[in-house]
Amino acid sequence: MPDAFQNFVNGSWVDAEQGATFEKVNPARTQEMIGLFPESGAADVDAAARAARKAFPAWSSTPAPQRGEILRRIGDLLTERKKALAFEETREMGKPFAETCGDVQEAIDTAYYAASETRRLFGRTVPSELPDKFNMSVRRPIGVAGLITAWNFPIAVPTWKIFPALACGNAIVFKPSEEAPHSGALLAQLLSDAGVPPGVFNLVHGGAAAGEALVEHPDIDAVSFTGSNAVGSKIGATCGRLHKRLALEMGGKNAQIVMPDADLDLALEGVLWGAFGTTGQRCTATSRLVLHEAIHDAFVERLLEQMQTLVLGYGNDEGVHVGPLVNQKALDKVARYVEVGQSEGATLRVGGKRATEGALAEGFFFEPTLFADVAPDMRIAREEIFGPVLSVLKAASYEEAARIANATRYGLSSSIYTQDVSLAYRAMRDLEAGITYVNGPTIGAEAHMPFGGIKHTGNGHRDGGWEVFDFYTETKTVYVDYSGQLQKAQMDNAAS
Ligand code: UN1
Repeated sequence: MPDAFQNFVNGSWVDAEQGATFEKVNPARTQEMIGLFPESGAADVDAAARAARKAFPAWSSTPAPQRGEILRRIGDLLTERKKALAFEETREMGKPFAETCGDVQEAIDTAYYAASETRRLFGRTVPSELPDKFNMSVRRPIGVAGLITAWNFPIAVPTWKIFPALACGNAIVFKPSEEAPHSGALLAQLLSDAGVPPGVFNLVHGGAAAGEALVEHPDIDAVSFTGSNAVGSKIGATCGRLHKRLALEMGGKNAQIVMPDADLDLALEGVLWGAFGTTGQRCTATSRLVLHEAIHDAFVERLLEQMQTLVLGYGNDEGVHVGPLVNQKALDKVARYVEVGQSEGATLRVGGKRATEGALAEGFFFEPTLFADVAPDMRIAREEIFGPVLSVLKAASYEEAARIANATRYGLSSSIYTQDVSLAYRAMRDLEAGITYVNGPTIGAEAHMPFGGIKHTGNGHRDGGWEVFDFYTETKTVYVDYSGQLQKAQMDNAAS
């Protein structure tokens, strides 16, 4: 019998009302089942949202530094359980063990950062225009946050949202991706073990039905979502209608530019990691390489050579660089984009098909793939593939390279390799993205820096860093008049 998992509501593990389940398998060994998880519906979301609403008053009135103590314990437990969590994460979503250790590390860093922020959560004091009057702004928690995340960073990305939300005094209903439910369950247990009170954090498994019920629920005051553009747009429409605060983070089509003066060894190492790390399944993955024409041909040859050294396999085995895609749907999508690229006239230089030698046949493996002669208007240069497929474009100048990099509706991450300080500063200004790396690949954001994108990648909010604490709080403006008389504000007293 496979393990059967439950939802975590009001401090207890509970079955979904309807009893429906979905199964999750190891994408590297599809015969290996991770477990059965509840396919939750509106009733389950309702129970979780009500529990959160009930827990909110006590949690929000707990002094913030005391909430910080719990966050610090969460950081300690994550540190203790790092390897065990990473092993299970790799089993469930496929990326190599070293990367899942990194994923947990990002959560650890986020926990300690959020813990320390509970001793700040600054408001402002501001002079009044009237005598004997004191003006200030303070932060108030919003209420209950509904958090919906993707599977590719199944510990780190949820915690980018959960920890700041908790630090600010909010209660939470979290729906992990159907492709990473086990990581979500382990995280819920860990939060409970660290002392998060019952009802403050609730976990509801499931797919679109659970997600929609969560976004619609009247007890959910704010929603933060990381995932696809299509789903983000739907959530945006609902939150607009219901006046809910919403943070969206939805994908990218990130470009690395390499100029002729760059350290080319560094640029090569960078693109190999940026494009094929996490099997290209990061929203920050490098999916376009824009090469200056002076170095184009030689760089492509060296890249093709380096790609041969990438070892595909089960991420919990030693020496594996590239894990599987997450499921059959992803495999089909990537294969379809390879056909699209070929029919558009790009040159398939290597890869382009499912990898099936030996044990790879048991998983959703796809060969690292490189397209050359890609034109900026081709679909493989514009649309997010979310797989190990790199499109190479050629530019005659910095200006053309920047134009190509910007020719997409996404705007998450970007990179330029150059030793020319002036060009580096121009790129920092010109590249239309929430993140720009100079002499680094498009992946690898640090937990204490704002993370998010412009254009169709996001809606103006950021995960991570100091800005996320604005998302999880409302500003309350406070005036204290200690003059003992009615003092009219200047605007109400302006006849003279
Ligand atoms: C994502 O793919 O949703 O910067 C996040 C990076 C990671 C985060 C990726 N730290 O590549």
